[in-house]
Amino acid sequence: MSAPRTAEVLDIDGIAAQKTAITSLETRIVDCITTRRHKLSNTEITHQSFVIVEATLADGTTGWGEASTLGGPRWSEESVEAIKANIDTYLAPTLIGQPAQAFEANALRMKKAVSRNTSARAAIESALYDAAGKSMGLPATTFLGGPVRDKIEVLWALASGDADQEIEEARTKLAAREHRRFKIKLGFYDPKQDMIRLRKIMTSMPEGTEMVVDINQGWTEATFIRYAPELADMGIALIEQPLKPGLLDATARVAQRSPIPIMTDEAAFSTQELVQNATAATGSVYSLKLVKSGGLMEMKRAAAVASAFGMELYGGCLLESGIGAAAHLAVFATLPQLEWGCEHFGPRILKNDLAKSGLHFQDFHIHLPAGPGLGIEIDRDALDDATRKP
Ligand code: MUC
Ligand code: MG
Repeated sequence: MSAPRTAEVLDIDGIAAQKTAITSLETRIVDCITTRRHKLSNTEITHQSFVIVEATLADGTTGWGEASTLGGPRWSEESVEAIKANIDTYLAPTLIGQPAQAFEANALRMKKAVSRNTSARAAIESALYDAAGKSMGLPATTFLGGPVRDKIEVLWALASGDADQEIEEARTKLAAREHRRFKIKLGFYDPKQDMIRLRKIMTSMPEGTEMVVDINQGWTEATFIRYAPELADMGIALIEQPLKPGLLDATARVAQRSPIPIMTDEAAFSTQELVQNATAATGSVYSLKLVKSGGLMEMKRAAAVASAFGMELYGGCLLESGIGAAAHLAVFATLPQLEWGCEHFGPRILKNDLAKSGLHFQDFHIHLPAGPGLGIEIDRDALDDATRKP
């Protein structure tokens, strides 16, 4: 089937399609304060900015989606201002009148209207899965093949840059039985200083604590060669995105000599980039994120591609609120493999999450929300408070 033309409404199943016709896609920019400063090699934040999409269907059902950014157009090229403008001007008009559950056709329409804009497209798609599910009384996972797990081990990211604070934070998480695996951000200090910080943390953690390091492109091949043995000596489990995206040969050399598996993050947004990385053998684990894949279905396809290349899977995040986390979990719950669990700690790093019920963290796991759509209830007060005023 070729992609439907913009003006024609897809008649997929008569009455049901009329009830779920998209009548509006409203957007707002929100700025949510974080509980502490979060530092990466190339940016740092004290608040998280999202674009929230509210989809309304002909039967009155509403659904929610979220586009996450980190430090403006830094982690990825989309800013909240651009996301909102591109949804309002180019994406929403192509979808009005279409059935929300025409997921594949709607994704094609969006791809035709914009190039890349992955966060924007993913936010709309999340809202449509939520709305269609609520309208039909089905969880979003049903549209994705149904769940094979209802909880996922969830790690916590340490990223204040102050070892004593990070040790204290990790201990609090362990004591609350919320997180027992951690990720630490490296690359914003001199590597020598980072090694001192990391060793201090590792020696304060219980024996066998699993630690991922995320370098966010901050190292060169030479720095990696020099410091990887120290990381191995400290028992680091996984090294995320050590070099800049595009350095396929250098990253492949690093991966080949590394005693610790390498995880591909920013280097592979599209499935094509994933294939290029997998073919070049730049890493053996792939971090799945809606901001990279541009939609729920596409992220599930990325998982299949990575698995086909023999890569293991990690449920990545971009510090989403409960809205974005629930959309990720809907996909993660349906994956045949998810070897490394997930990192959806975002709802807990926001002072006020945007979802007031649905997600819960217990015994080191995040639990798949139950109920139709994404299974969460929006905290409208928190949403209104965080909405950016013109
Ligand atoms: C990233 O690069 O993984 C996700 C968790 C975190 O601490 O930073 C983000 C982005
Ligand atoms: Mg990363």
